[in-house]
Amino acid sequence: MKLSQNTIKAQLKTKLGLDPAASKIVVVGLGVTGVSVARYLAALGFDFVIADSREQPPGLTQLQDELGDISVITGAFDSALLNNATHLVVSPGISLEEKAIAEAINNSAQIIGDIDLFACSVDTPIVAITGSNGKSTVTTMLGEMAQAAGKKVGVGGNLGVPALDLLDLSAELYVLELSSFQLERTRFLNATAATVLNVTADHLDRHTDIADYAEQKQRVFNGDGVMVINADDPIVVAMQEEGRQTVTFS
Ligand code: UMA
Repeated sequence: MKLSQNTIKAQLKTKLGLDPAASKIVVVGLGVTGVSVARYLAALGFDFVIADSREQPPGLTQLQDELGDISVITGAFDSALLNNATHLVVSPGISLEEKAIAEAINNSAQIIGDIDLFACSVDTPIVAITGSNGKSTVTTMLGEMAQAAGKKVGVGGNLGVPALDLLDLSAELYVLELSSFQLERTRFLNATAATVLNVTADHLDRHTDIADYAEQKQRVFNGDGVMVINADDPIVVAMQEEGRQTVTFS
């Protein structure tokens, strides 16, 4: 179930330090994720500024039609704006090593991803799926299996609908495909069940090496849910945690 606005605000404050009265929020990136974050924050009554390094981000007109007067700054990221922020909600496609973002982090801005906002907004079971290959297939299949079993299911994340746009479905179950970029900035997901399907070298332009890439993927297991482990992949096998309920596949 989607939580009440007051409960969501309380969770955002406790977990992410977001306070409508005090936080200075910059939404960095106005792609599919940025648009969903802006809608979400506006609905909760937060003030925010959007920054996108492109002159004409494609989501802008849609958002202005929907939310009216919003503050958007386009063109090269403005270090002063980012340095002045308490929180940056950064789209997955934007590296945290981007100069202005790295500077703001050094200046104690907190980084938030859309998946943590989502996690603070529902108490519905979530199945989280990541891996280098096959995650869209598994996510889609699991969504269809849940639907065939009569469940009202929200399916999305890195695949299709961004997570925050699934909130209004009032689903009984969410099945989320998550990328290493999304997981890198996620701390509070605690999925009911999660899997890393496999780890092979990928996105090494953004990750230092395969160990760093695997470490970001492993964050899908944060919390105390069921771990679904690929017994044939030694990198995934090494992610197992003692005392956790585990299911393996081979
Ligand atoms: N931007 C900047 N400066 C930059 C780079 C980007 O301002 O230096 C802006 C762009 O102008 C744009 C926005 O940031 O407005 C784009 O953000 P984004 O790249 O995060 O793209 P979104 O449209 O928000 O889409 C993202 C995912 N994209 C990436 O991770 C690159 C989508 O996954 C995902 O479906 C969507 O969020 C909803 O969750 C795509 C993907 O290719 C499909 N993912 C990779 C993969 O599967 O391998 C990880």
